[in-house]
Amino acid sequence: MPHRRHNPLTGDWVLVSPQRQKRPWRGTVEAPPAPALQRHDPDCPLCPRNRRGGSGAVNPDYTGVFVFDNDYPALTPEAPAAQPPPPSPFARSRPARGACRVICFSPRHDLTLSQLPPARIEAVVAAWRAQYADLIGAHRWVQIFENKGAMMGCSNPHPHGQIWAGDFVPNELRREGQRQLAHHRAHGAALLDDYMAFEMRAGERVVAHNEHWAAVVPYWAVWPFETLLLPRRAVCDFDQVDDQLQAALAALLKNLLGRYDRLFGCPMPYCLGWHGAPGKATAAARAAWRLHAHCYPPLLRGATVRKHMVGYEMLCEPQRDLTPEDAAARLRDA
Ligand code: H2U
Ligand code: ZN
Repeated sequence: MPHRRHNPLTGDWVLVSPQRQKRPWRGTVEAPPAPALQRHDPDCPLCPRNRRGGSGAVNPDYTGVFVFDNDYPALTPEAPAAQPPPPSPFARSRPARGACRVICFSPRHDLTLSQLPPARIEAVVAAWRAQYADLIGAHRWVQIFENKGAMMGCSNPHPHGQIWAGDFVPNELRREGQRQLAHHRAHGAALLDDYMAFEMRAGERVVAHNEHWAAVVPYWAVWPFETLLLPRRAVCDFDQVDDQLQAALAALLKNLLGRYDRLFGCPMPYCLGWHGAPGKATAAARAAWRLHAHCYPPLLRGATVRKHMVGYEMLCEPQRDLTPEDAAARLRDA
């Protein structure tokens, strides 16, 4: 029967309509085979030794992870000019200051994060930690993320992610922070610790886990195969990720991302990114916050059939047919 599910991290609801899975559809459409990629593409601005379009800088002959300042940054470090008072309450604005970096996961143009050996994935996690440590002191928020695949608007198949840091707490983080703090005040425990315990007991939405991390299709998932990655220890930000957690995270990512690629027999497009306590957060906020990653893949029924967030979703609230429990089972089987 149709029902709505509650997202305790945001306060939002999602409409679930499992009965609609009975309606006829034409079946999985296979994607045409992807064009073979070269190990090194002379025209790729992210490959080693190549010149980048934006700044004209030449990439070093890097062999591991390579981080550089984005040549087309959405945020810049310039101190804001004195702001004139708003001409009207309908024209409120605030200055925004920050930094944007690009992180190449590997010199190999033809591999994805999921295809890298575990030690190389661990080097990416180590770079995330180092970048977070480098940027959090001068910023309120550091967003580490990867947009993968043309379907997600990614401009280049070279395996890479992005890091944006800003002097403000963005909307999603503000909401998650408020909800986690309220839960901690009401229950004396972190919302995501309680949620993790619930999911490990239930089992049906767990996709993969190891001693230190778990990946679940959250009860309130919006995207068909959305997952939430949670640490199984009280970790509130990337500063608290130690070497043990780092190695275990690389193993979990290898496991999860491989399942995604096998699900529809194609490199799974997704947006994956990390949320944790903002910089300069109060002790109470840090006690309530848990580091976690959201992974939002857009595919629904095959390599070319995506879920569109239109109509009811744009105007009302997200809706899904496939239950999170069925999605988790399919990912476990993959
Ligand atoms: P996406 O494909 O995920 O958008 O990432 C590519 C990023 O790399 C994008 O933010 C940056 C773009 O601004 N970039 C450079 O900084 N220099 C270049 O020469 C090409 C792309
Ligand atoms: Zn490349």
